[in-house]
Amino acid sequence: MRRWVGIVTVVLFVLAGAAAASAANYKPEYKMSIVVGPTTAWGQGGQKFADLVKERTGGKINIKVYYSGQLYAGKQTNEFMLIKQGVADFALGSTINWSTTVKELNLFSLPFLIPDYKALDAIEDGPVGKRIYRALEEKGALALGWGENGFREITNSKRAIKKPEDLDGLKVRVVGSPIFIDTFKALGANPVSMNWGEALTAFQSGTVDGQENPVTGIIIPYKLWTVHKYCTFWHYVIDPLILLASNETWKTFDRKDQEILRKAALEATAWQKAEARKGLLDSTASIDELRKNGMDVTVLTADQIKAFKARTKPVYDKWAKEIGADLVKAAEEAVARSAAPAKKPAPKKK
Ligand code: X2X
Repeated sequence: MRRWVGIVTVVLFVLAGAAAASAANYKPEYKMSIVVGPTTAWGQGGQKFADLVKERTGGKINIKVYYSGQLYAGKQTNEFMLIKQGVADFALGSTINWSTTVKELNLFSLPFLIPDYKALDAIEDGPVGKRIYRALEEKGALALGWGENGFREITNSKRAIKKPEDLDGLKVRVVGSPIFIDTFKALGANPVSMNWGEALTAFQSGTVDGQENPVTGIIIPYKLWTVHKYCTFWHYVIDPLILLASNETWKTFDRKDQEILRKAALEATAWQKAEARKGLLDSTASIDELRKNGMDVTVLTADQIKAFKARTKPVYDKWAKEIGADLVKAAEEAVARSAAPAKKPAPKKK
C-alpha cells in the first residue's frame, strides 16, 4: 500500500510539473498586427479571433490586437517580416503588404484577373489557394483562413474616371508594392507609394489626388468622401486578407490549443469576409451610401473595362512570369471554370 501511495505521488508530481512547464511556455500576451483601425470589419475580424481564442482557452492564450500598424517601424510592406521573426505572433493582413516577401501573393494584384466573388472563391478554396498557403509556410507563417478587404476601386478629388486617359498625370497613392507602381504607370498616372497612415494626411493636404481601396473595407469606414468627390468601380484587383500565425509561435502551442486556434480563425475570417461583402454582393447599399455622402460614383460597364485591361496587359504579362507561369495558369483556369454555366443534372432514367 505504502509503495502504491509513493508511486501515485510521484506520477502526480510529474504530471503537475509538465502542466506547469507547458503553461510556463505560454506568453502572457500574444501580439496580433493589423494595418488598419478598429472601425473596419478587418480590424473587428482580428478582435473577434482574439475574443474567441481567449474564451475557448479559458484566458490561457491572450491575444492583443495592435491596430493601425503599431508593430512595424517603417513600411507596412515589412509586416510579413514581423511574423517571420515572431515579433508579431499573428496578423490578419492584406496579401498586397506581404507580396514583396512572398511573390506568389502578387497573383491577386494581377490587373483584371479576378472579375467577381465566384472567381475569387474558386481560387481561394481550390488548389491555387493551397499553393499560396504552402508558399507562406515556406516563408515562415501558417495560414489559418481567408478574410477579405475587397475589390479595390479608385477615388480621387479631380474628375470622374471612365477611360484610361482620365488617369493621365493623376497623382495616385498606392501601397509600396512594385506591381502597383507598374500598373498605374501603364495607365498614365503618377503613382506614389506610401503607408496607409501617411496617405490619409496626404489626401487631406491635397498633395496626392487619388487612391485605390475597397468600398466597405476602407472607403466607407474612413469616410473618404471627405477628401475625394469621385469614385469609379472598376474591380481591377481584389485584395484578400489572410489570418497568419508565426511558425515560431505556432510550434509552442499544444495540439488542443492549435485546434482551438484553427477553428476560431476559420470562424472569425468567415464572419469578416461576409461583412466585407455586405451591401456589395446582393444590393447597391454601398453605392447608395457613397452617393448619399456626396460622391459622384461611376460604375464601369464591361466594355469600358476592356480599355483599362488592354492598357495593363504588359504589366500582367511581366508579373505573371515573376509569380510563376503555372500558378497564374492554374488561377486563370479556376476563373474560367467558375464562369462556366453549371452542368445540368443528367435526366433521370425512366
Ligand atoms: O494600404 C492600403 O491601401 C490597405 C489598407 O488597403 C492595405 O493595407 C493594403
